Amino acid sequence: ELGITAPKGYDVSFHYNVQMEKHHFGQTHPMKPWRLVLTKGLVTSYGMHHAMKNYTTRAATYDELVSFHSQDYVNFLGSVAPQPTPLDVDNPNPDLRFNLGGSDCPLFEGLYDYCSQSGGASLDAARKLCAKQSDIAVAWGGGLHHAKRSEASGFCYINDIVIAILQLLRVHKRVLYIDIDVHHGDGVEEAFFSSDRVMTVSFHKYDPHTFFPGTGALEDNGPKSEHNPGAHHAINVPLNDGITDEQYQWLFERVISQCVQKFQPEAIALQCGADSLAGDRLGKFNLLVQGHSSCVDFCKKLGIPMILFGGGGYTPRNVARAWAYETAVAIGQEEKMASTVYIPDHAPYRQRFEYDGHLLPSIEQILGEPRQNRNPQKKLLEIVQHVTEQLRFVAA
Ligand code: V1P
Ligand code: CA
Ligand code: ZN
Repeated sequence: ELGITAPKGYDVSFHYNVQMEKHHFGQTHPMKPWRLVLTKGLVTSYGMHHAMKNYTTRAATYDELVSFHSQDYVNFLGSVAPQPTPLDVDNPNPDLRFNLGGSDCPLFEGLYDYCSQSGGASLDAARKLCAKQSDIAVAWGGGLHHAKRSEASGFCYINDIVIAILQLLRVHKRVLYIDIDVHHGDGVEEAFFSSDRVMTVSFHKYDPHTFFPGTGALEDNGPKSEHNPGAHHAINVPLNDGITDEQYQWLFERVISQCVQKFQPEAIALQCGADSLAGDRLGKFNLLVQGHSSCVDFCKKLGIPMILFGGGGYTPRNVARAWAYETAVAIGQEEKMASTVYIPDHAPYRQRFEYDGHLLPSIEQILGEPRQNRNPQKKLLEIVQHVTEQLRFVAA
């Protein structure tokens, strides 16, 4: 432990339930809930739990799930989930209603518990903000941004973020949703498409033909009708492979500072999907923990109450490193973590490997081949200009 004792400055709460860790999507599925075990392990081994309020979260209730989802869908989810066999060889698609049971959203044992645990953690985090008992509430088990009202999508069954934002809206006039997962936050965008009380901003790899989910073009900014209050309240930052820390930070700060200035949010919901890191099994960016976490740091310094959600992230050791570091940013103790895990190149178990006399993994082994950067600065400038123009129509 690092001798971390009292939080300084910000009241931070950590919302977690070990029930989520134990679930399995299946051997070959990229989503590994046990990445939460690694994250929690790093957080506690650094002693960060002493600087936060720690809550064991409960499962969201049926009524809480249907605050966003349709009853038909939640009923169906409850009825199919307990089946013990995810895929029957003779019947690989047992029931594709609501997009359930395919390879992206398989049916596995305990699925309903997994979904309601994720929803419960995010909802508890939101309630803590509403009660003004936390400045930053952390819910790494949440962030499942693709789920629709009556449809599972992209490894997401229940949209815990939408449920949490609906809770925030009971107390906060305006909520800014920011999504740094490598995928487009389509489910959250769609849920608040017609609202001027939620602005959604997603940074993502965009390729309508080859990259999931294929939505989130720069020009998609909400309803086209000016009479719809949600017009101009969806911001999309489409990117190409290989974006670097420097470029991402540059863009993030320019886009988010303008959104905050114009929209004047009373709360921020930040989805911290870690599949935007270099070396991710599904992602295509070149971000290091430094670049990814600088988004958390930037938002923290705005001094607006905030929830940190998890999300994607398919190279588990990198996910744990990022979310543990971002927990340290929330409690303002990142220097302590930097001096041990990070230096010289934020290798995960470097110190321990050295100590035990094992071979050190090289940074190339950790991050994989760096991807060629296909983001010319000119394109990034165009994005900032487009966002500035959109925000002319937004009033707090
Ligand atoms: O590309 C697709 C669908 C399947 N095709 C019909 C198109 N699905 C993606 C889904 C990615 C979901 C990301 C979720 C999140 O944003 C939030 C938690 O991170 C997909 C991919 C891929 N490379 O994009 N599914 C799978 N890979 C997959 C691979 C192996 C087994 C099951 C699914
Ligand atoms: Ca995103
Ligand atoms: Zn993702």
